[in-house]
Amino acid sequence: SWETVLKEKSEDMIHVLQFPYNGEAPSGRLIKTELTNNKDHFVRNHGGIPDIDPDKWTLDIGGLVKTPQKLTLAQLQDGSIFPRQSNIATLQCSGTRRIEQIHEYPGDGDELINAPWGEGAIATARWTGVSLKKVIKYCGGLVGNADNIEFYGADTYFKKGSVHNYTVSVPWRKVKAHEVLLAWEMNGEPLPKIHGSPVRVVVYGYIGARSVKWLYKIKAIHHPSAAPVQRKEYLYYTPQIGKQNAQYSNGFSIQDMPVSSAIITPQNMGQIIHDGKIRLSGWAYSGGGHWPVRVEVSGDGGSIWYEVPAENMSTKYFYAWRTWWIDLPVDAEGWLEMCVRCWDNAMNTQPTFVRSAWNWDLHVTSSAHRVKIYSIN
Ligand code: MTE
Ligand code: MO
Repeated sequence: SWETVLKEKSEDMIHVLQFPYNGEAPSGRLIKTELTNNKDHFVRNHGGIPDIDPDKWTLDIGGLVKTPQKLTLAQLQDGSIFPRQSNIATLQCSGTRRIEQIHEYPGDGDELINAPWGEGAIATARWTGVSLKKVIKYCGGLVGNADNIEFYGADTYFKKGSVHNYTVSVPWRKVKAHEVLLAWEMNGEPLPKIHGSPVRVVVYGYIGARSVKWLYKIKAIHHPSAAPVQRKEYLYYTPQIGKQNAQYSNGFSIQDMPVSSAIITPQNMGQIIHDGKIRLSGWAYSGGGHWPVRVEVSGDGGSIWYEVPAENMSTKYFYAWRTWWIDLPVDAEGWLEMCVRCWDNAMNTQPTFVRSAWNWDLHVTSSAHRVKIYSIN
């Protein structure tokens, strides 16, 4: 699988973990384009990278559907049965910017699962495939109390001594809203192996963990999946939960991603020689069907905020990030703290400090992002 990494990823990827392979693009390149190059798209794996022959691949759809089906790739891609859907959507791992929480307090420490991500466990692509709702309809619809849809990935991983297929679920209402895509194309190219070839799930606005790669089975079920990834991972704990009292049942299962943002340039701890203006740039994103409407930056740790001019923000899509830049007026010299916060269309904004939202499993670091720079004016 290391061969796949070398073939499908940029040479200078930051290898956050080598096995299971997890990598993010060097941050300088992350926001160069609105859509991320496939080679620069972050990779988040729990196990190996399966090698699936697309000609032999089938998709099982069963559980609480009227007529269970087994589809080949050719059938799924037959436009006369399943109309194609194409959407620009951001995929964000709930571990994005985890390193900031680790610096605050390391938490769970299950580092095999909790990779120490920087600002790059997020990327945007145009995904093409079929809306899962159409596929369920092809099966005659749901029967009984089918409130959740479960996805099975062909990869396996080890957790606390046992081996599991990667399995999670999403609520039916998300599928019903046409916000769940079975995708075989990424930015106009066949899905790369490392991103789930031949077919993966893409759930718009949810944490990346629900977008199952190497999909081979779909099951309509009543309760959310009982699989360990669903029940024991991607849980959000209150700040009172820690080593002494952490229990899976106390965690809240994360689905929608909150509003967040990051400064990509300048990088932390750099020295900047300027004439009264420092150029900042970065990304801003909101999940759950929301989108960024306002980005604000500060050059003094968050006392005075400047709004990023609307024309310096990239295109607004319903399910994607917006990149932004601003020339921030700066008179002060010496060490300064630059920060950014975003407001979404529901008027949500970000917690002020990392510790405002620190949590035991170190998920969803969405506080105002801060970088220190040395200013010479
Ligand atoms: N699907 C499978 N089968 N196995 C995995 O380990 N990781 C999930 C999700 N789907 C995972 C998976 C997580 S946590 C994330 S953030 C996204 O895939 C990352 O997708 P990417 O590697 O294409 O960027
Ligand atoms: Mo993730």
